[in-house]
Amino acid sequence: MFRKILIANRGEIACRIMRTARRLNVATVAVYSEADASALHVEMADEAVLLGPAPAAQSYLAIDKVIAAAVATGAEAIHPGYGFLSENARFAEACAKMGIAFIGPPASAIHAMGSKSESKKLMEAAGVPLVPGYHGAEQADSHLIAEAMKIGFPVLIKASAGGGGKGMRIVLEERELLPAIEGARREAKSAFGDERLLIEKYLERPRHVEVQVFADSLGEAVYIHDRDCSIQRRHQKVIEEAPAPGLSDDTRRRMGEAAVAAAKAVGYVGAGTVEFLYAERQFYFIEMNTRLQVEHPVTEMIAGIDLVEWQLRVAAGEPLPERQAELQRYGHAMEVRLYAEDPAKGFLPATGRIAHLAWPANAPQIRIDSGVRAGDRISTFYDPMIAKVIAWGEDRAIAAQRLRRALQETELAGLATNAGFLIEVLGHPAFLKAEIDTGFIERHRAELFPASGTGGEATPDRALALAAIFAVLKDGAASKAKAAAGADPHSPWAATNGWRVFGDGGASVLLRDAAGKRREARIAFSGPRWSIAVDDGAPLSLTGPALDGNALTAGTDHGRLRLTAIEADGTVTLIERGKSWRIGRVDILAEAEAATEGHGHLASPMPGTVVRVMAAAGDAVKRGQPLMVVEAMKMEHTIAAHADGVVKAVKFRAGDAVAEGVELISFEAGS
Ligand code: MV4
Repeated sequence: MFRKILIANRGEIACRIMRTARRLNVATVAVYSEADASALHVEMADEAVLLGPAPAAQSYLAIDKVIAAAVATGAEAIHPGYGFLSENARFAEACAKMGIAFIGPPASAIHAMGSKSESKKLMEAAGVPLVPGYHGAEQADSHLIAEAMKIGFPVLIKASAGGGGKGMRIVLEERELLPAIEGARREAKSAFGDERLLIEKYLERPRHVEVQVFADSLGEAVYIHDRDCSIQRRHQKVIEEAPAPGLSDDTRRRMGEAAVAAAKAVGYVGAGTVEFLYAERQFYFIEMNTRLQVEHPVTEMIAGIDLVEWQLRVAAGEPLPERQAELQRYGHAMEVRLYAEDPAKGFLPATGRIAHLAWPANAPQIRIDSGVRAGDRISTFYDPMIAKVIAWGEDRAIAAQRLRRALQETELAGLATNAGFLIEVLGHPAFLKAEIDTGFIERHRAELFPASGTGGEATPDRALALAAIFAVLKDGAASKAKAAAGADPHSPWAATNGWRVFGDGGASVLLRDAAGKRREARIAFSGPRWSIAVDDGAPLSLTGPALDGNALTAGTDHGRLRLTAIEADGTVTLIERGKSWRIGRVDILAEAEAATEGHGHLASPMPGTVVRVMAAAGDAVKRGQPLMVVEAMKMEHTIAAHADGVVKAVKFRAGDAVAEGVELISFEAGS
């Protein structure tokens, strides 16, 4: 076993590899970019080497820098994780040249599997089933057309050097063939610099089923069950599970044996994944991935093994820890990838700072592989993955239910995530009946995505009402805390302008909903009973609302509600059973400033009665300083200075009635 290894990766996979290394008493070296200086994987490692600036090309992809770090720290082996250099044959060769073990397959195997047509030739020779089609060297239009006619429509045209679905074209009838071939060739040339094409029978609604294989350097190879990754969005896997549901034992065995044959055909060593399309009870090889995949934990959880331990042992020359006959399979495992991306904005990466992150406490059979903590920023330099959440269950339904519940109980605030979308998929009846294939998300788009055109779901009035309660309770606490100084006087959530809470009475809180619209919540309370109406909507009745840290609780007509409320950067995030809403607070000061920019008058926000005057002509006042209080319907509005300045005249006294918009105080900003 190695004494020290370098992990040439970051985020969750780097942390995950380090956990296994630590368990095996193998010392670890992290490498990192300037953007990752305070990242978890750097903290976890025994040593860390700065590679360079944030862009991957100057850090995690810089072969010479990574090798130099290994040499400088005396690392005997490098684990590339997935992505970055993990399938770079040149990197594997560079390691070998320096006498550093590359924890992965030989460079020749990486090379062979990098080309679709070459890998298909190898598979054909190994007797692995391929989709009926043509992947030969003769590329003349007339030949490709003749081959397509032989296959029979519909056919799929693919770029030989392509991957991930780029440049694929479906052709339904002969007259479309030539233009499709010409278009695909142009696209392949510009995208991959290689215009060679292959043509296959188009499989309708195939499933994506893959087999985990493992080969040692002594000629042994095993398959370690199968996985289904059909739930994909734009060729990004969304849900991965093991075993693939609904396959016969005979099919599993034949797929496994085909995968092992594929591995042996290329002289494979280490962890690999052979991907198949599965349609009409037939499986067809599509490609082999020469790395440990993102979704490997679902295989680990049903086999009860640690695939990274297997990788370290096999790379150190040891035989496979288990033979085929010894491999067990228990229950079902399911994984989702929690991403900082906003489903309401076409899943654009939602970069930002993680203001709050709390994983579910005592959730049974849940594994969280994460590389970030609260306070970390998710940057655009790298994949915006927050964590993988994996559940094991005695059967598929239990695994899905545990996974869904774990997501519902995960608290994350500060940036948008795909959690809500994942929870929808995991609860979808077709998914739970395993009616899955690569077209699932497209087919169920209407139920899975928020109402289109509204920029996401409208913020429910109930959420706005609860945000108002949070504001009042938080401000109440804040105004006490402010007395103890230290509170941020300028956070709109710390401002006590815009409302006043007192005995029996009420408050009005101005909020911004998900669409950025200004909404007013009017709170009236008498003793423990509170009633909140948003604009002129139906009131929400609560009893004894309380805020304890991030936990907002209250009695309702039919029980108690409990949700997490986190305030960050002027936005409160409410999380209740996996659904979350981000609600802004109207910063009255900023609005007043904008509204009265340059004008010196402070107007009454509503008709009411002046109940308190705290300033006089000639007073020099600070931005935010309360000057007057107007009360209406038992609710008070504090009129505060919107900037530093001097009070020129106070136009009303306590007891005076005032109309909405009337000038209460004339004021000269700046001083
Ligand atoms: C196919 C196919 C249907 N028929 N080949 C997409 C990218 C690459 N992994 C292979 N892909 C496909 N090849 C034939 N002959 C449908 C797909 C496909 C797909 C495959 C696996 C997972 C997700 C997919 C999403 C769309 C299309």
